[in-house]
Amino acid sequence: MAKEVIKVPDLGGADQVDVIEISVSVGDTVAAEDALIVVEGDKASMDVPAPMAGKILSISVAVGDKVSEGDVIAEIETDAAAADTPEPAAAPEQEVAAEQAPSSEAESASADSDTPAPAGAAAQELAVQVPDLGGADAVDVIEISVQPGDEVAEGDSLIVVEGDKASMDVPAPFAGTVVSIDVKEGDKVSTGDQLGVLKSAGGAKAAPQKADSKPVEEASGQAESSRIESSAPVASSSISSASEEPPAAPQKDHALERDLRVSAEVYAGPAVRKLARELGVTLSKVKPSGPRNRVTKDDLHAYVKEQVKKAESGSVGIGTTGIAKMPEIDFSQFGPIRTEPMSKIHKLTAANMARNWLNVPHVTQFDDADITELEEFRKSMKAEAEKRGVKLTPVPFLLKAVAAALRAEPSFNVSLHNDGEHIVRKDYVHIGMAVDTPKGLMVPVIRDVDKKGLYDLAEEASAMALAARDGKLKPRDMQGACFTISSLGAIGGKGFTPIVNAPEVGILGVSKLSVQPLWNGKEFVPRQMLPLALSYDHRAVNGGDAGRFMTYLVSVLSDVRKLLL
Ligand code: CAO
Repeated sequence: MAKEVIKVPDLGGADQVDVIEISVSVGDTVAAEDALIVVEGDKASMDVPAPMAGKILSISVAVGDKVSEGDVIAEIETDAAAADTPEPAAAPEQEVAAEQAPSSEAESASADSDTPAPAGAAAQELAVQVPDLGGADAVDVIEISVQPGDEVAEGDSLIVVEGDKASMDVPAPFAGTVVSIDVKEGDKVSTGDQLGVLKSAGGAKAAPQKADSKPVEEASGQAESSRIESSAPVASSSISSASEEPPAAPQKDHALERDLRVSAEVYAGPAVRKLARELGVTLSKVKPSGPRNRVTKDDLHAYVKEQVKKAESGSVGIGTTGIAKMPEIDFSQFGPIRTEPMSKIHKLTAANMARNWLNVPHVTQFDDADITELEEFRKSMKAEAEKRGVKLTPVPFLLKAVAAALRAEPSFNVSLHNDGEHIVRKDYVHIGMAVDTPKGLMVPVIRDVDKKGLYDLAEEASAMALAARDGKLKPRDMQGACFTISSLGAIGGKGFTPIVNAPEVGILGVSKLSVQPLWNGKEFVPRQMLPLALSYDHRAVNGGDAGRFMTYLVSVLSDVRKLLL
């Protein structure tokens, strides 16, 4: 163990910058590069990262302090190996400086490319490339500041990119009209990538005559003459470069304008923006508490906590649906009561049912299958099945028939992709079977039903039902179903509307068979009719598909010889 003092690194000449956020607390363990504090100069804010991993022993600055290069920020306890590293603070200082400041090559390239054209130059469409990012690579595009058709002045922000330690504007290298922006938020870009096309303002002061000039081609490595690097990113004109660039550099003013504009909307440092993206939080919804209405990490955490609390205040399983919570009722006022804890399975089922009921637009289609012949066949095979140690109930026939229907009408063997843009088609047939257990409803899954025989299915179904009732199912036994069968036939009832077990898109509810008079063209004959209810997710399955599925299923159950085909 060794103690190290962490100092403010080279700020590229900036002095007396404000400490606007303390990102760690005493006792925190940090990794190398974790933000310790956030400082802000005239034009931009930047994280000051930990130069090495360790435990924070003390913090010597507070929000509102002004700091300069060399001021002590904190004391850190590192392990011995880290302590041996010579001048541990130097590396991150240089890294920050390198990432913040434009390299000298970038400056010369952008200086070349930025040289204003003589008045009267013709308008020209030029591809704009990501300039030298000072060593940073594959940085995130976090904001598109313009859109096609926009008029921009030289130095206006085109896009904002964000690396590990800073966000920066990429300004227009010359005045003109935006023809296209070829990147989008979330893309990763590196030096030389084309970010868009600008049409130079013909005859305007800032039209770039250097688009096809040698230095730009060389700098970009492109043979095309219509490419041009954007000016160095504006973060390079932030703290570190504020004193390095000519005082009248136009992009500085635009950067300031942009900083002010963005801070009017959301004002937050790179680390906070990164965290917000990781948490999926829209920063503009977070109430800022930092100086100049800055969103801090604490604000983000408070916002997330509040959202979670709101979500949890709904009734069992109900999330962010906006449905009011059920009022609390003291039932003892009506008579004697007992309040018992719900089993874990019961609670999970409640949450899943509520989620599926609220998320899935259900349609339920009904039909009766004439299973007179199926029942005759099943009863004729019962003794033989018993010899083999299996009980041949209608369930294995239902499994087999549903598997055949899923193959014949694959529109049911799908799941909706979470991105809302894709559908996942499955080339396997695993079927879930709802089992009523003393602890609650469980749905074990029988795999590859289409490849198994009736005896195997009967054996597996009863083994699964037994395991469910004995609480012996493993999580994997209940995963991967394409479709579910819920049979209440042994219990009774004429029909019910089952809830789709998402991400599956269909479920078959089976009720108790009964003998019904059926007209055969000459007379009424007694037939054994099995009531079926097919619920489906109407986002994934259309009524036509469901009609075909049900018709096929009924025809197979009515004539099991079809299963042989
Ligand atoms: N109509 C009439 N009788 C039926 C029938 C039907 N649709 N389905 C089964 N039966 C009969 C069986 O043939 C058996 O009779 P025999 O003993 O005379 O042969 C009897 O009912 C009992 O069957 P079972 O329950 O032992 O076996 P199964 O294969 O029919 O069902 C299982 C297995 C696991 C599906 C069932 O036990 C079960 O748990 N069902 C409940 C599912 C449920 O809770 N669904 C609701 C989910 S939403 O809350």
